[in-house]
Amino acid sequence: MTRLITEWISDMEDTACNWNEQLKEMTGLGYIELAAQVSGHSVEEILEAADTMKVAAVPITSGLGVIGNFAESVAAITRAMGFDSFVTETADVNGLYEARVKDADIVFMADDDRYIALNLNKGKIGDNNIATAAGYAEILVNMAGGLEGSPVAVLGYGIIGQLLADNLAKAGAAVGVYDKDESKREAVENAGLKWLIGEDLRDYHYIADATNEGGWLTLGDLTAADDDSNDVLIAAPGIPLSLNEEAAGALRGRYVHDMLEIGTAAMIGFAL
Ligand code: 2YJ
Repeated sequence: MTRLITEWISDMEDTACNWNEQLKEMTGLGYIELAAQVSGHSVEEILEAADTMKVAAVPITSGLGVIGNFAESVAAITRAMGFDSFVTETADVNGLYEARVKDADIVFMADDDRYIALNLNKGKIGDNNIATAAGYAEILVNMAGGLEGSPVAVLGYGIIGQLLADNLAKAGAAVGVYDKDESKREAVENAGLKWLIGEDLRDYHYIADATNEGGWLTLGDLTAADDDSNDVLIAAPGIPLSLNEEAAGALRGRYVHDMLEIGTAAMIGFAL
């Protein structure tokens, strides 16, 4: 699980609204639609919640401590969805108390192991791993116009990769898993999924990338030389982005990757 660093999210307060628009253009799903899709709520229900509910982001100091701009970014994303959002002045348990006293309905907080949205009214919870996998799976389904019967390669079989594989299989995709850790093979095959090491990734035009090493995936890994890469679609929650610079340039508009936004928006859906 990658720990975010301030540098990666330093401008999210300025970019959260624009990314919402770009996502809509690329995938048909903005933050609100994503929250609805992953949770079974209607868009109207999410909009109604955004109109009436208050969100607090509580900085958490335990473990490796506060990440500069993390809570502010979470507040910015939920604000871009229409929620009345604020960052508490105090941290940890004191921050949770402050959130409640200031009438927050949903509280976002993260330590080194878990990032959650807790609905204080209903006791419902949105977990970032579950929400991120569900959100990116929806994005791939939407970009592809459905995945029923389509081969999809999931890269990386860690926590998010497993959840992604599960979500994509449920969407009807024929899921294969690519993980350089051979010890994962048994679990992959036990889950009824194909083990892709030794296979040609270029046979897979739909990719869900949940690896956490940057820049290792080249255009040549994904497309044949005579192919114009126009049928490759990638949902990439893995941080940092696996595509190298050339591949990212060539595939612009055909891959979706962000640091926090999609997972956070989807968490709202689960917490309602
Ligand atoms: O409040 C803060 O600023 C920090 N305590 C935030 C810590 C954020 N946590 C992480 O990035 C961990 N890798 C856990 C993320 C789990 C989501 N997959």
